[in-house]
Amino acid sequence: MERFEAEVYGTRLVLLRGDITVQEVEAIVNAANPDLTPGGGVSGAIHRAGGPVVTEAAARIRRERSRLPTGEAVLTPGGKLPARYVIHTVGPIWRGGTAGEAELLAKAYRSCLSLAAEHGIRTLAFPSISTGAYGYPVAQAAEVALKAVQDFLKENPGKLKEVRFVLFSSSDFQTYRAAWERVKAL
Ligand code: AR6
Repeated sequence: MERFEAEVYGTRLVLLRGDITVQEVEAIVNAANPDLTPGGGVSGAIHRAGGPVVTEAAARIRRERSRLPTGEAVLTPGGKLPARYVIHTVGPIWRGGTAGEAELLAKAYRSCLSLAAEHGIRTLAFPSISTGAYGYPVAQAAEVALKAVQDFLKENPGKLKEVRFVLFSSSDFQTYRAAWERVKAL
């Protein structure tokens, strides 16, 4: 079965293969672009499933402030999604690994977790940020992602009930599963 669970500092960590747009959690995370336009990939899917409420709220934020810097996060309603909120973050574009990509990717995960906690959100689902159009190698991204979550949960025990990673392919699920074995031993 393509689902895995672990208990991490009082929070349930779940890895599963699936579609993030159908997850019944309080908030799902979008791998957005700095203009917060729908785009393709998981972002296109989230805007389509959430409908105009999501796209218009994102456009309003874009008009009211400048482009969203890499690593930062903002919150919109979830529109027609089962999730009440969407947290939009921008991951780094992979440039070979020496342009601060790992730190920026960790920052994107941290920003989402902090924003969720600030809004009293207790269940949160992430996609694999940056590993599609932005080209971040999945095994490396998985380790950064899981380490960022582990660090946050260690510093904020009990703040969140569940953090879920929703991986779109079987191979990505296996990669995250293997990465967790390395990260939990750190
Ligand atoms: N559920 C879960 N994961 C999905 C879904 C889905 N429904 N659809 C795709 N994925 P990407 P990025 C996976 O490219 O690399 C957009 O155009 C996908 O298989 O969506 O951060 C934005 O506008 C991959 O594993 O995000 C930006 O311009 C992962 O989601 C740019 O792409 C991320 O792939 C962001 O690129």
